[in-house]
Amino acid sequence: MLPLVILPTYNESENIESVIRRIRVALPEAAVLVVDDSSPDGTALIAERLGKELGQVEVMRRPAKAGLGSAYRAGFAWGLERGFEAFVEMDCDLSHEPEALRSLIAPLGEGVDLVVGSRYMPGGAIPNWRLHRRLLSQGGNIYASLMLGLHVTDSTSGFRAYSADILRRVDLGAVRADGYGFQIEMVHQVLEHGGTVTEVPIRFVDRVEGKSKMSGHIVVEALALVTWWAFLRAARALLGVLRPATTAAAGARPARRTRAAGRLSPASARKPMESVPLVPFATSETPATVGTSATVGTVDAATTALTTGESSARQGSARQGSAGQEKASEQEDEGESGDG
Ligand SMILES: Nc1nc2c(ncn2[C@@H]2O[C@H](COP(=O)(O)OP(=O)(O)O)[C@@H](O)[C@H]2O)c(=O)[nH]1
Ligand SMILES: [Mg+2]
Repeated sequence: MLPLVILPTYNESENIESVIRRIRVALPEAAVLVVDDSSPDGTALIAERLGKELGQVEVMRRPAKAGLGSAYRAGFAWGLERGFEAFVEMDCDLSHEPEALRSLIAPLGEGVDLVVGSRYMPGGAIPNWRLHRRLLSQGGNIYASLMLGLHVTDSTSGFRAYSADILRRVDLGAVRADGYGFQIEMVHQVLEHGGTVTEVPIRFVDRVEGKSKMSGHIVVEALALVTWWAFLRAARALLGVLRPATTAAAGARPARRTRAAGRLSPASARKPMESVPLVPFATSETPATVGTSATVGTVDAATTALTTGESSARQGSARQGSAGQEKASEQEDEGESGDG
């Protein structure tokens, strides 16, 4: 599995060096993509210097601050074009501990499409949050989970890993939310597209250096969007009930492909990185330039073997999307403890 760790950055000059160095130790086979929105504090320059020193660190420079969701969408598109197989979302403020990366991505090797690092499942922790902040975050999570039927304990968590397969199936161009709303929307979309979701416990450490960029507006946006999506979901369900059987059958989503036919093919069947043509980055959202120094470009395919041994014991629940009937029976015996 060829992993790409995406780090969105805005003014993280005090954290970025430590984050990247710790990623390289914790998951040496991973490439790193820094998506920087022209941080005035020179974050991108530090990342480029590290790229020259360490290799496999790419910097996408975007012209203006455009939000977390937009940065991840651009990062996903970049990585998909280059054949990466696992995509990690991670804050660049050391709230997400790089040492947890291996256990975070391990379930992808077992066929899971989205692994959410959860602060709220047994084993998860937020050592230094005050009660009111925890209540706000956990309350928002419970609301989103109930309204959208997500069955995850921490849908707003920004420390998570996706399979390339599910990112290709989700219409990323239609994902519009930012901040916490983006994280919830992605869980919702993965399930809507028949993907499986699991959670692993993480420790979330509040940032020590730099300032949070999240605002009250982003919290309100998330709540409003969750309510709207829940309304759409209910309306769709109602229309499904009212629709005549023939129309319903014609409009039905295709069933999810089986494990055997899908992403769990042997490593030898995968396209090697060298054969993936390098194309200049471009998205419909924001023009951006990608580092031209001797940074990533290609990733050595020989370094991509991934050890997945330590995942199973820590794995939470594997949840099934609406189109995933085939996979459901395969996973019945894998346990469901994600609600806790
Ligand atoms: N590229 C980019 N990164 C952002 C933007 N806003 C926040 N970030 C980064 O997203 C991550 C999470 O943001 P943070 O402010 O720590 O949010 P919090 O953890 O919810 O307080 C950090 O790495 C930020 O530097 C943005 O507009 N553009
Ligand atoms: Mg943070």
